[in-house]
Amino acid sequence: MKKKFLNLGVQPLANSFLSSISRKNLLQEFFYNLDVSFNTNDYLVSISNPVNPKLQYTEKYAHRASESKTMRHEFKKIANKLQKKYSPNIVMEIGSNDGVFIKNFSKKKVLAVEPCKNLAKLTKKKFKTFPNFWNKKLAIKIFSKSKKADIIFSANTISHIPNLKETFDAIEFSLSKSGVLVIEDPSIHSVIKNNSYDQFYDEHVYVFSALAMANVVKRSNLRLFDAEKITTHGGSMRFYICKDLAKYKLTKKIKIILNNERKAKLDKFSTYLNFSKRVKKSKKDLIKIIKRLKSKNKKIISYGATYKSSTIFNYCKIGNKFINYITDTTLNKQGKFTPGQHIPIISPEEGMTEEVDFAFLGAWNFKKEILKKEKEFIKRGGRFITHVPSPKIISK
Ligand code: JHZ
Repeated sequence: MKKKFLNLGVQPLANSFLSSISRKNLLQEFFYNLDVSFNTNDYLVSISNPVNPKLQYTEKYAHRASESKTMRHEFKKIANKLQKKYSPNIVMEIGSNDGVFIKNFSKKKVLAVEPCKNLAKLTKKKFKTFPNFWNKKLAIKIFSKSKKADIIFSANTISHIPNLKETFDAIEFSLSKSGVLVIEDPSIHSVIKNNSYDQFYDEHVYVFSALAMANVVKRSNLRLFDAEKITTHGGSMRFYICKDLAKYKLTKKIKIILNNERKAKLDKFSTYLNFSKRVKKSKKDLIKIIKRLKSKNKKIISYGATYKSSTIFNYCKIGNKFINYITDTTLNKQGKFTPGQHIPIISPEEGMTEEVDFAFLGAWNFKKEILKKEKEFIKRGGRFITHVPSPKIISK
């Protein structure tokens, strides 16, 4: 049974950056009620009313996975690891974005699936890209009895697809007998620990635990046999899934992870209710810090026009009155306005000026990379604000 535990208010689509704040654009903005639920049967955490994917993954999709050095490095590392460990003949990626992962394999081996037409167009020049949503129809078009994938990889995408049953059925059909499915997605264990409620937005239909993942893939005759915690995106999990447990035995690591999740009570509704109380407090405390700094005439900006920060700013109703602008390195976000709160986005070169006193870490998941990059800002007294694990000004 699905039980609601969190309401993050009325939210826009996190990707719907506005080119201008004209009356027409404002009238067309799409809003929905962001509720989050826990399923007491399979332990799956999901947003209660997923939005139609056709509204989300359009030719205007803004996120470029290769914008951060951290992600370029991490994707190269895992691609090399998978190549070495499994020597695959065919590697398919579901949700290949700008190709940051799959470009690390030989061009002849790879198949990319990317429904955002602007992104698919970008990678089509480099390797075979299907500009489609992943589903059974596409799987049948690509694969046959004699043609199967040895590795199917999907980072920050499976959590975005409402119909998990069809998704995994199509994967089961496409995977070779000894093939491995590797999935990376933010982990609910990290969300609970970090109070990072901003991992919930329209695209994150699910935030998985290993407990939930094991239950969900089983319905499509797949088995979760290994997993590892990874630091990307503020705490994610890399899941290893196969068809045949005779070939891949359950690892010690997966047994420990499942055990730790049970100890952390990720299978209990009460855990999520307590989390939702902490989220309410986090909202209050963040607003308090921002208002206090503003009353002292401090100039506050935000760093990284993330989808996550769309949830924060709209839930806390922090708009242009408090945050002068947001800096972001992504060219197609610059010159636009954030969904819902309409905060202008500019380049870091233009925005990281002497007058900035505080920068809210919208991209807190890249804190290390950003703090290293912005040494000058810190040296002259500039400070970052974060909301994880609780709202505070980072001293250095
Ligand atoms: P980042 C997106 O979420 C959307 P977002 C998506 N739904 C998802 O699941 C995750 O990614 C994986 C900028 N930046 O990766 C670049 C700087 O400006 O945290 C990006 O716009 N300067 C697919 O948006 C943003 O911040 C920097 O130095 O929450 C980071 O976005 C760095 C490091 C980043 O994902």
